[in-house]
Amino acid sequence: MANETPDEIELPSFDELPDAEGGGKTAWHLFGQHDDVGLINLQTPHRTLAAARAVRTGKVFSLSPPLDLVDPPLFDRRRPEHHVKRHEIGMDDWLDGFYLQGSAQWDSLGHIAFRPERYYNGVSGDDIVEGGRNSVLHWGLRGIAGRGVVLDMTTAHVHDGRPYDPGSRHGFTVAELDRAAEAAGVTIEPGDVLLLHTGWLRWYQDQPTATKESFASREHLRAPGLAPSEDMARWLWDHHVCAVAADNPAVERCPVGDRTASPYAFLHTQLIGGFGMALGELWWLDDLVRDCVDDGVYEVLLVSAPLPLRGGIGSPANALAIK
Ligand code: UVW
Repeated sequence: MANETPDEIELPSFDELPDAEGGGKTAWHLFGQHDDVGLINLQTPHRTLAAARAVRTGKVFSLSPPLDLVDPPLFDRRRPEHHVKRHEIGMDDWLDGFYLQGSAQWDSLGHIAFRPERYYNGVSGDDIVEGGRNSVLHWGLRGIAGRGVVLDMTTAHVHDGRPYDPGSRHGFTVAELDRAAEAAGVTIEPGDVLLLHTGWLRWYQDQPTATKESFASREHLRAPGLAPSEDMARWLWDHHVCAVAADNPAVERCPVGDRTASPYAFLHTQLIGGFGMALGELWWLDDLVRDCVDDGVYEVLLVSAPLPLRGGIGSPANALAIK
């Protein structure tokens, strides 16, 4: 980016983005060769100020469930151990084995590569882990604050009256996303964070221990989420959202597709590695959605303070929605 601000950048359409060798699209260097923030750049002061005007009631919703809600942890992660050290005048504490993506979290732009050893903007794994490129450090130092738009994917209207099961592997189509936006009465704007309510986390909370234990293995984990397709990648890019955060394990449906089968079969590859889009997972959206249903307002000021951890691949989201 020469002298332009992200407000002034003319954002190319999906079809105008360069075709990558081997399939998929890259939006690399749109914000400069040295950019580590990706589409979060679209949260400009101008847009954040506009988002702040969405605050009308002062209600604050924490989008973080208790750290141990998902237990046992998913995707081969471990349970954190909490230790407390008592001393003469009080106590200190620390966590061992704390997986930064174990609860409501952001996937950084260093989480999934576009091609082996080629992450967003073409950087390598060493550039991320040792050099800090693309890591949560950059979001942590910058902060995330802008407009959040709530899409409630659990309502009958979204599914044209067909039954919807939050414990299924339902893949949401772009038509369903459009219907959810229509039902919410919102127009999605550049720089928005989509808050995708699938109902999975609430459903998971009520499952028997045996089901939760079976979900610890990737093959048995089932969850609804975005259907992986080129149409979906096009829809997300052409709306110029900066992030998608969901109350499910992977934003897209689980089990996820095989990235060797097609460039869009595992959406993470295109969204994180190709576009530089932030993905948030395991967010608690139920209380917020209940309020949206009550007052009919589906836009919020969304603020999040990721950990400023150099080389961090993921981070607790510490996200708040303010209405
Ligand atoms: C996958 O990569 C499937 O999920 P996550 O982003 O939680 O690691």
